Amino acid sequence: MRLPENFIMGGATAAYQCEGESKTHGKGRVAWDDYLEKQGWFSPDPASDFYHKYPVDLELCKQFGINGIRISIAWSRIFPTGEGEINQEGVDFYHALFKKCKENGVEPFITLHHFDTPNELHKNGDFLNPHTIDCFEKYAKFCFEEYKDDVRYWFTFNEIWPVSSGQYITGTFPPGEKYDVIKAVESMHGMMMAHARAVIAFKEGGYKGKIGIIHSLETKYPFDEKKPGDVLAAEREDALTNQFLLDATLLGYYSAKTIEHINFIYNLENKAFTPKVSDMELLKKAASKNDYLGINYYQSHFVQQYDGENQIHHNGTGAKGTSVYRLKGISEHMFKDGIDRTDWDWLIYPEGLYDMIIRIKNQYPNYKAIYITENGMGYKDDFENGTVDDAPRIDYIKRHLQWIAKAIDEGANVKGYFVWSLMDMFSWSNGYNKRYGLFYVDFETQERYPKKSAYWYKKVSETKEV
Ligand code: BGP
Repeated sequence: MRLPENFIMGGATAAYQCEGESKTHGKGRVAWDDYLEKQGWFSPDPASDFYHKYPVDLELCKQFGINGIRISIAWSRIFPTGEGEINQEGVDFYHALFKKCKENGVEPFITLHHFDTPNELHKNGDFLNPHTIDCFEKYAKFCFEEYKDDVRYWFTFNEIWPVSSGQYITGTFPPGEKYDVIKAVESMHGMMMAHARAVIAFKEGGYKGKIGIIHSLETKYPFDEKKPGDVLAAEREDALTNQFLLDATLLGYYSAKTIEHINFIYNLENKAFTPKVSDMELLKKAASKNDYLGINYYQSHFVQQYDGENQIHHNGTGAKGTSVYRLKGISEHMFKDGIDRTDWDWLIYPEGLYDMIIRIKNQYPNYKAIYITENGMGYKDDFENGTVDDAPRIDYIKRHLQWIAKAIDEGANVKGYFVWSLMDMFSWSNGYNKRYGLFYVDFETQERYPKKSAYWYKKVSETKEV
């Protein structure tokens, strides 16, 4: 199969996972600093030392046909407390980084928020607090103006559902609360407000670039299609994790079906979802202004009806078969015969990405364009003779690219792909031994080594054949 000639073949990174220097050079603290210190398992420093090594990484991009890079700006490097005084060293760092991208012919795609709300704002309720939304808008406006000559492609947020659910349902993100689905919904709505305000500011500011948002979209299938309970569970989980955000982003309102499922969840606590009229006006105004949608896709889920007590076990160590995900009144995640999964129990199901792209094309025909902003395979790499023979990762990426090519053939406007990750970095809730990179990082020496997948990716980038 072939990908279009002008298709972006990119690599993805995130500031906190790769920069290092997480509490130096004037950078303010983020919630993860306290969380990881308390946990004591691994440190965000020096990570992949991208703060110093970015010239090497961008040179590797050039050598390996990687013509786009996802980079996030660390909000607290610019505004150490999230608002007010600016840290000029942080501002200058990103200017230098973007300049290096240009020198190497690598297009930067910039995310404003990749899981790292400044601690001062996080402590006061994060995106449940309207003040954080005000601060995010100011931070976004600052970046649009400051980097207007360096950046053409912007994303407001990376993965609103995983942030909210990690914070308030699975407890794997700070503040580590569990099973509060309503709080997660309110937090998602808060972030969608912040997104809407930033998009409107960008367009009203007349900036020449483009802007959108990245959602993690995992297709939900009934475990047993013949069981109405499983069909409903899949629909309900989809409404909560996918459709809520797609509606808010692309329709500018929550559809009747979405509201029905969300209110079912609220009703379990004798509550109702009641967004403010002014919020809904804002969403409506922003919806037509998105230039594209970013999709992060790693896996899909097969779900069955579940009415028992909440029970979640996060497999963060790669002990295959230990994951448990059961949410009362919503669903239970099931493994399925014949569908392989990674050591972290992530189901390998590339068709799910195709189904999601086609669903968006049909259900939200105003989507304009799609970038696959993350996709890749977490793997316990064996480093031997200066490289890693990561055949399973090549197979994973190849199959996903083939399904993307099929969606494009059927008329979906997918313009690029960013492998997660460009080089190895740590994983938020799984530490350093879950590696994803095209380039192996020796975290002791900070040397980079191309894996077999990097050579394969280069060939795809050159030939567009998958
Ligand atoms: C996405 C995040 C990335 C990255 C990736 C892999 O949710 O946007 O930052 O971490 O997932 O996930 P994990 O690190 O949990 O394996």
